[in-house]
Amino acid sequence: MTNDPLPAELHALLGPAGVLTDPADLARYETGWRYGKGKARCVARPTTTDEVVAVLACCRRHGARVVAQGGNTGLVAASTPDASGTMVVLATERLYPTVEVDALGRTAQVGAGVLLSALQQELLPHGLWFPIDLGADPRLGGMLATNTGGTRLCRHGDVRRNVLGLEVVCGDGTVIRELTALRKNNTGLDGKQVFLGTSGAFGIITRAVLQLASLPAQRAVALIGCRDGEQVLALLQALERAGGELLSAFEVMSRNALRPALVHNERLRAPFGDALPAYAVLVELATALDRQRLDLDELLAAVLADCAHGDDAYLGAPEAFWPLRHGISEGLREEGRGLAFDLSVARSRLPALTAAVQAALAAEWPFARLCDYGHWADGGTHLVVTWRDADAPGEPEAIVAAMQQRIYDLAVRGFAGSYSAEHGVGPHNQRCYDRYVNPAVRALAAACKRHCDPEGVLGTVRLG
Ligand code: LAC
Ligand code: ZN
Repeated sequence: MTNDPLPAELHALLGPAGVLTDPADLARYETGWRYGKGKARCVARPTTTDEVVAVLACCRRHGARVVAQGGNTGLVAASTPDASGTMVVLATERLYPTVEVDALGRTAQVGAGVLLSALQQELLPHGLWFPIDLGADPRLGGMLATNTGGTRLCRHGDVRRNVLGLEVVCGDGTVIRELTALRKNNTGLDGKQVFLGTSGAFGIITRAVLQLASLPAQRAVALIGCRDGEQVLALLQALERAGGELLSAFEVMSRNALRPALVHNERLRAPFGDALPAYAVLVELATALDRQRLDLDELLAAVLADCAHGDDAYLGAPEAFWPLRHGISEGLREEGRGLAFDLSVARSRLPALTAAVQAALAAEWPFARLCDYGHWADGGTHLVVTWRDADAPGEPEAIVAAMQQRIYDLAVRGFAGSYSAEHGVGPHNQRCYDRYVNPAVRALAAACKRHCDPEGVLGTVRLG
């Protein structure tokens, strides 16, 4: 790379801390958390919007494509460079790592480089939080570009519902600065939505204004064993009737998903005794009211007694039960090969979808095990199919390709569902995008691309 003029120009623009070229330094930007492994030409680390504009201009002059990267915690390979070695990674880690809180307005202006955990920390003294709760700790820019979901979506919605203002640098260098804190602004096209959930295909998010929620003063949590999916749905309906807007999480873990977490992490304990139920459901009620006004543990116990799940329901501290849920991904990583699906359907159809996938696996890939868990209140389910290569006849790549096609077709065409419920779009699911997305929507995306990024400099996903 020593003869490459591009890093030298970036160096002149950004200073020595602004560019990385050493292969040892590049490594951590080249590999995604679950999918995505490529090679970067170099890494640019701008600190301001003007510097992002300058980096993009420089890359356009050199014909170099650019992928933006925040915390690199995404799950669809959208933030890592491709294998060509020609892409520049624009890392947002130094881009405005500051938070400005308006406590009265219940909003915060954040930079793309702010970590979600750092934002929540800053909001604590104000009794506020940004109500998107993830297992990972992304930077805000990437989080917004992905439109993440997480475990509190049933109460607070996704990122799209909680962003008020945005500043973006389009691929052609145009800056769209709409850092408004307005909750009401009914003035035609909501331009920021073009950039939320589109994985950096049209522009790079540099700053945003977020809407905040009251930090709960209490959380009451229970773990409930259910014998099948229909019983899970009955529990959900009963809880929504009795607990109403207090329901803040409804996380479902099948036996096959929960067992690896317990086996591979001896610090985790489930309250069910020897036999895990077919489904364990983590239920959470949350409120900003204090215990003198409303005793949430008491309420949850009463609600569960009414729901006729008294026998297999365990009330516990949030710190006792949430680690089980958060231990699932790690546990499944230890189980050999794992192929993950992030699906959603109308929630009444979750048991039928799960059974249909189970039947397809039993018929065609009997060596594979279905480990399902997810956010059933949102109709979201994560299906992780695990197997040992030694048990599987044939090439892993061919098995993966056939299994993906079958399961995605089932979910999208058979059950009118989504192939990416909350993880967004990226190279990992580009084929699904091309196969399932309405051609008229793709044409609209192509027009956005031509407008925002006519030279095609940005991103790793093709939406048009
Ligand atoms: C989860 C991530 C994988 O829910 O979306 O654990
Ligand atoms: Zn999830």
